[in-house]
Amino acid sequence: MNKFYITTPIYYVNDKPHIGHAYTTIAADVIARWHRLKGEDVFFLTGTDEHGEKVETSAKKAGKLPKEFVDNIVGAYKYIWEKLNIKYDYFIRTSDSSHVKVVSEIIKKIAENGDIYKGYYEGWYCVSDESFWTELQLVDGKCPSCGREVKKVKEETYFFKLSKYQNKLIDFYNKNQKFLSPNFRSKEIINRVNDGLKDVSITRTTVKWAVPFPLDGSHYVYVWVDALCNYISAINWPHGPEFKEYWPADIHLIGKEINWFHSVIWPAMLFSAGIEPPKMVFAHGWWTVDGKKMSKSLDNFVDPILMVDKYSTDAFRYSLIREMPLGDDGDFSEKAIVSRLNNELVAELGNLINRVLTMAERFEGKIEGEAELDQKLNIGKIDSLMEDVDTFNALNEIFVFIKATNKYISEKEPWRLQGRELSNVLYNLLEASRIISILVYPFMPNTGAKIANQLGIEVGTIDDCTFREWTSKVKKGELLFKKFIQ
Ligand code: ME8
Repeated sequence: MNKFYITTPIYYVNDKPHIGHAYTTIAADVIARWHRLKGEDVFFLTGTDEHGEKVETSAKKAGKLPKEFVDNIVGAYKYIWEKLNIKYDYFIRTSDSSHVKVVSEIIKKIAENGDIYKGYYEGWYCVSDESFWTELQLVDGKCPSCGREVKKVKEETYFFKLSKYQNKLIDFYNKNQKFLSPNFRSKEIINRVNDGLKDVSITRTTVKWAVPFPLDGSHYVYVWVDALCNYISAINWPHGPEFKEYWPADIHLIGKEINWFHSVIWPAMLFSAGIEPPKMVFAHGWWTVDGKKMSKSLDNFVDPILMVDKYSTDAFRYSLIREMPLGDDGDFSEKAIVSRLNNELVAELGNLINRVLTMAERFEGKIEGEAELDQKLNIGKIDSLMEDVDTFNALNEIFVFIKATNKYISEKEPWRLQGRELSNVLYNLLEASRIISILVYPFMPNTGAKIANQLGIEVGTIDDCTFREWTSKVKKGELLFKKFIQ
């Protein structure tokens, strides 16, 4: 059986999750569910990044101890993932003692390999991104990634010899063309690595809400080094059966702003520790809201819970995936959700299933026929798009089939037909609906299950997406979607 290991970033617990976090996790859930429907042994990991200055500061502001503060926000994450129907296999928290132990062991391995040395760091630090910057990298004196204030850091530190891995990384990218995904984002990373790599500071002395540095009691591990290790601590590196089964990860799905950590620092750490790198880092694009970047000052973070309560889990999941290709940037607006809900989910999918069930329920007799609509279904194309992590085009292709099925009804005009002719059309429509229940399931699990239920069957697998005999008895239930009226 093929295994499939997919991860999301582990999110900072300084604040509540917003649509950006929801997007990555929904996309990973869609991909994981697709692979499960292919019968693969899937491991889907998400979790929380709990250490570091940002969380330490937020806890202080809230007047709480860091552990008490993070426990509270982790609850908000788990609650949202349940609301969004996210079926993860494991939730990692970097404050877990098993994770802390792995971070320590990895650092010892890297040190044994001669890749850690003591030095002095002087430069700038962005607390929001938990990242170090040189004077030259700053833009108007601010963080080049998020645009926020940076602060001067001058401290003794331990460095990781990232510079040593320049050639090895380039060689690795050349041999593994899918590692840097999507392809159009790979140039930027390759150019920066070719320009030369600086060793990176991996400890802090001033931040104490962190993993203790195993080589020196007055130092603490830099939060990014701690966080990246989650992908292997969660599967019990080095001796756990899960590590042997699932590593290397098939996809680390992340947002583009943390690509450098995942595509450069992480594989270099793994090279140093003698561990195989993941197969793919897929850096997706960024959402703005009504044309603006989400920020505290604009107070325009969109709460996924509000969206789900207003439009339903499936309409929200669907709209996010349907709005833009996974690699691109996009703009979020409620108007777009309403329009997709009313014009696509209600008018195309909901209407189709409702019409088919109404006709099939009234039909007396055996529903037999010859496959005709199978011509309109390109399951090979949909699967290969999903294998390429192209959830956007895969969903479009599924809707091509849904539209073709609606068109088949208007062309055949089954209400004018009788006997064998009517049975034939109904057979095609029922088989198409059964296959649609499977295809939409990874994107909209509630809807896929509802369609199957009304058809009197269980949601099938990808292997079941071919036209066969129709044997079930349908029973129309409630409408799949309700029109949203403002
Ligand atoms: O960076 N559009 O955590 P984080 C799309 N703890 N996706 C967005 C987004 C937006 N506007 N905003 C956030 C961290 N995201 C680290 C990760 S991993 C070892 C450590 C999503 O809470 C996107 O996936 O800041 C992005 O990479 C992630 O949230 C950042 O979450």
